[in-house]
Amino acid sequence: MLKKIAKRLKKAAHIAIFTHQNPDGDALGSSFAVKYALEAIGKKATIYLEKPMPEKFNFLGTDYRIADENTQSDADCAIVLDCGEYSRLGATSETCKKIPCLLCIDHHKTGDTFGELYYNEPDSAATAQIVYQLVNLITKDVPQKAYEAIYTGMSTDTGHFKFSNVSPKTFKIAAEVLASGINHRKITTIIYDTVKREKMMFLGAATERVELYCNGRVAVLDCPGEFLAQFGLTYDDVDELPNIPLNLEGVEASILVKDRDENSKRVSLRTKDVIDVSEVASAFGGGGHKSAAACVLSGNIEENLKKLIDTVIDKLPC
Ligand SMILES: [Mn+2]
Repeated sequence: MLKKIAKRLKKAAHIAIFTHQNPDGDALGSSFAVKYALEAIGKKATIYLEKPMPEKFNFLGTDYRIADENTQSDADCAIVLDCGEYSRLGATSETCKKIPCLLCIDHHKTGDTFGELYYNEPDSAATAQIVYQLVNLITKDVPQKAYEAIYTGMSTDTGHFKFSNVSPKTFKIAAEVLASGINHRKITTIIYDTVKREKMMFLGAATERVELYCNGRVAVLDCPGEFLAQFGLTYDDVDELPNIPLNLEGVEASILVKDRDENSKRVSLRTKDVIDVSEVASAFGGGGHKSAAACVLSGNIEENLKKLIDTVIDKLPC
């Protein structure tokens, strides 16, 4: 299937690249890697995003377009990367819909199947890990900046090669990417080892907001946007937010609650591989991976959050 996708991309003149809203390192890394590989063989490739991407990923590249419902694209082929559900394309979905050919590459365990050619490798630690294989089918001369983007995606989706989604194949591909000569330390310094002062202050204060349930085995962090605003931050500045409740000693599963809109909250579930949080998320209309998943709570949010906490507790082993 990947060969077919590569072949289809090579037939196109202008490829539009899409990924999920609030893109993370894997979403952006995969997108830029595909863009650079296609440009290396003389194609036009455009990344469409709903909002400006988080500043810290600017080292990947800043050549992308903001799309809303009215954006027109003259692309003759679209590829959607790292997006488990079509609806997670957000405002860019209208632009995507109008493009005649749709391809999709993903690694989410739960979600929709869409597109003319659809490839999902649920055992893959990151979409970027699949994209590594794709770019090598597109060109024999993969540009180094494509490999930097792939390394970024693999690193961020694995908590820098810590999570249980890491397999021998992950390290094998990471090794091949490093062998291309990329400066991996430059990338990890930007992503992990550079913290703004206001963010450090925030992390301390956020820790104090963590609530514990079930003898400290479940941690909940309610983090409204206005709390972040007190520190001059937005959600984009703190994507490690779910780790604050999870990393606490004794915690087996964590729940992070963020504002979504006036009537709903976005919940991120994490676990130290004790339960399958994608099952919990699915029960509340969401999805994701075994150790990292998300869903939306609306209606009586307080009551639904209680139900969600109970569902997590029920899944814990005795
Ligand atoms: Mn991913």
